[in-house]
Formats: sequence, C-alpha cells, structure tokens
Amino acid sequence: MNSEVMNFMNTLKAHNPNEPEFHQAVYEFISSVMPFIEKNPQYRKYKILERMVEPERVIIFRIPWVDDQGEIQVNRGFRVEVNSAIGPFKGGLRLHPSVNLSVLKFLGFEQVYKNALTGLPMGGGKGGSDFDPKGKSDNEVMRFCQSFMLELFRYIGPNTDIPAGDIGFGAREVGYCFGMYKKIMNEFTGVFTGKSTDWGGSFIRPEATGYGSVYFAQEMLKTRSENLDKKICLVSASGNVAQYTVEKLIQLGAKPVTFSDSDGYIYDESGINKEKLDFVMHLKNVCRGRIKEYTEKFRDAIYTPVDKTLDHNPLWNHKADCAFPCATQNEINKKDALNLLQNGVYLVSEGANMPTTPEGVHQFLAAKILYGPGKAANAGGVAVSGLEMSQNSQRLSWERAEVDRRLHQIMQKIHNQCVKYGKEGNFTHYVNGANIAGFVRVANAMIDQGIV
Ligand code: NDP
Ligand code: 2IT
Repeated sequence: MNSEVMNFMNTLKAHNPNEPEFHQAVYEFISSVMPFIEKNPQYRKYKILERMVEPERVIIFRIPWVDDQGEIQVNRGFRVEVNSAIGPFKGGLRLHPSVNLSVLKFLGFEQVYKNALTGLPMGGGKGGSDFDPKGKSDNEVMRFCQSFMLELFRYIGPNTDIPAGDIGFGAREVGYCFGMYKKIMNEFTGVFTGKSTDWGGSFIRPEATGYGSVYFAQEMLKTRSENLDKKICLVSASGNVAQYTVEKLIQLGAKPVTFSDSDGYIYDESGINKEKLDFVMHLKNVCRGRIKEYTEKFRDAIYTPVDKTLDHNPLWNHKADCAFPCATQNEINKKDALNLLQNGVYLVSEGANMPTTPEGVHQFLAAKILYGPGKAANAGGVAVSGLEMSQNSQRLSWERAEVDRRLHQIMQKIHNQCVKYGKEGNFTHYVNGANIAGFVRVANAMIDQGIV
C-alpha cells in the first residue's frame, strides 16, 4: 500500500472506528485518487480529501410506530448528507435490518462521485433505517413511513436534499413518504424521485439502474468490438435492479440464467425469457414471494438454498460470459471472483453498490477483464432521478423514448470519462477512471466555493 494511502487510512479509522464498510469505500477511492493528487498538488493544499471524508451533516433519529398487533415498535432512522458541492444532496433510502451508520456513510460517499459522473447537478447522500419491510403488512409499512417522515421532513426539500429508493424502498414506500411530506408541508414538490408517473415521476426511472448497467456493459464490450448477443449472463438478486437488468439483457439477445434472493438462487440453463421474467416481476412486486417459487412453475430450473457454511456463493460458479451483481455490498469475495474467471466470465457490470470485496476487485483487475465498478455502472438510476428533477422543475413530462435516449447517452458519457481517466495502454482501469473523473468534478467545485 502507498504510504500516503496508509497514513490517510490510519487517521480515518481512528476518527471513525467500527465503520468497516465506510473504510472500504474510502480506501478504494483514495487508492485511485492519491497518485492523481501527487501529480496535481493544488488538491492537497485545499485539504480536499480530508474534507470529502467528513459528511456535511449526519442526522440520526427515533422512528416509533405501532404494528398490527397494537405493539409499539422503535427503529432508528438516518440521513447522511455527504457533499453538496455540485448540487443538493441526492441519494436513496435503504430499509434493511443491516442498515447502520457505516453502511450509509459508505453508500453516501460513493453516491457523491457517482452523481458527479452523471454530469447532472446533484450532490450526494444516503439514508434509511434498520426497519425490515419483509413480512410487514401494507398498513405497517405505511405507519412506519409516516413516522419516518415526521422527522425526516425537516432536513429534505426539492432544493436541499432529494431522497429516492434503494433496497427495501420501492414505489410503495416512495408513495407513503411523499404523501406524508406533502401533508406536513402543504406543498406538492419534487422532493422525492422514483414517484409514480401518475403524480410527477419520470418514465424509465424504475428501469434506469438495470438498463443503465447493461448499456454500460455494451460500451465496455464495444471496446473489444463485441456485443451482448448470445452472451450467457449471471445475475444476482431479483429486486428492482436485477429485474430490469434481465429485461434489457433479453432485449439485446443475451441469455440470463440466474436470479436470487437472500434465501437462495435459481439456475435456468435454458435461459430466462420474457415470460419467465414476467412471472418473477409478478412474484416479487405483487405477491412479495420468494425466488424458490420459480422452480415450482418452471420445472427445469434448479433451486439452491443459501448455505452459510460455504466460503463462496455457488451462483457465481457457472459457465458464463458476463456477471451482473445486483444484490448488495460484498456479495462477491475473492473465491467468487476466481470462480467467475475460471468459468470464463470476462465482463462484470455492477448494478449493486460495492458488491465486490477489495480482494475480489484485485482479481478482476489482475485478470484485466472488463470490470465496471458500481459507481459508474449503476449510475443510470440516479441519472434518471436527475432527469425526473428537471422535469418536475419545468412541470412537464418527457416521453419514454426521450428519457431512455438521454439515459443511454449519459451511460456512454460516463464510459468515456472512465476511459479518459483510466486508460493504461490497451487496458481501461474503470475503477481509477470512475474515481478520478468523479473526484475532479467535485474537488474543483469545492475549491471554487471556498472553505465551507
Ligand atoms: P430491492 O429491494 O428491489 O432488491 C434487493 C434484492 O437484493 C432482493 O432480491 C434481495 O433479496 C437482495 N438482497 C438484499 N440484501 C441482501 C443480502 N444481504 N443478501 C442477499 N441478498 C440480498 O433493491 P434494489 O434492486 O433497488 O437494489 C439492489 C442493489 O442495487 C443495492 O446494492 C442498491 O444499493 C443498488 N442500487 C439501486 C439503485 C436503484 O435505483 N434502486 C440505484 C443504484 C444502485 P431479499 O428480498 O431476500 O432481501
Ligand atoms: O444507489 C443509488 O444510486 C440509488 N439508490 C438511487 C439514488 C437516487 O437518488 O435515485
């Protein structure tokens, strides 16, 4: 490890103990950026990195609510407002029992540079709660969301901080939270993105992260004069990002063969087609069921439950060309990365945030495959959120094809920036490219705005 990186990390860890995910995200970022700063010393003079790793504001609060049995429940709510140099704070809300300050600081940190890559005027932040929506009734989710908003409303606003969805926070939760915000403020504003198209949402926002990650994969393949036609693809998860990744892969002639959830995964060697995808969308979005049910309907597919005693995830151990991790952080470890490479995978496009451990990333980079890190590859979601904000400000709504065209163009531009800052001879180091391109935009804005 570069000694400057090591010293920086030691200080960061001493100031922010017990935040392993945040340390991991910062480490990955400064490993790319430190050598760039060595050649561009103005950033050191302004203590840019020291300021970047300190969020502008962190809010932690109580969320009391009453369940269907009349019991009082208490959850913890968070909003981490990391950086507003290039626009109002922008980023999703996550509802999952694993949510804590470390996870949200890592997500908020990554969001800043991802948002910068989109070229749109959005700062970065993240929030959420340790509330688990699984197994809760709609009424329980609504009461939770209303209580969450009774505190969060003070800190957000269409020109201040604009939340959206993430794990466990989809169209239903955006609706309940938006409704409560509107009631408290007596204002109909674009304070959330990911709204229904009936009341201010943008076309293509539900599809955007998955579609964007496939568009990014297309751009990476183009550098080798290849395309996605007939490529066998491993996809993890079966939520929003996974579903629309699979939809776009099918449209482009690829052959996705897996879906998963936190209980296990299905492998369908004959390929997941539109009919099978429609089944999964209904199962997950309407019935809120488990992926195991896929094999009850499509009997040739194989279901494998999660085995916590294994040191790897067998989903990543099938013959394939491409992998699209769409679940959560650190879902691909070193062993998984090696399995992917041994099975012939030479493209990884990360729909999830930080799904690969540093040891796994190291394997991908050493093998010089086409590896698109989440910050770049999954930026399509927040990009269309930015387009939703523009439409809300103008009080108009663009056609579906128009939003998709803009999304496609933004993903191509992100790819170009990664190449510009990450090219090393014939090889594009997309991790360095994404980190440095995002850094430059945010750092320059911070210098322009003085010591604030
Ligand atoms: P959803 O809640 O729609 O889906 C999450 C999926 O991931 C589910 O299949 C879930 O399974 C699985 N999952 C979640 N946590 C775990 C875990 N700890 N172990 C195993 N499986 C898990 O979320 P999204 O699709 O929106 O988000 C997926 C990823 O994409 C996240 O990393 C998110 O940060 C990232 N992302 C999302 C964007 C968006 O616009 N929504 C934008 C950019 C990135 P189960 O139901 O069993 O929990
Ligand atoms: O991680 C992400 O980029 C998101 N969850 C989407 C954020 C947004 O504001 O649309």
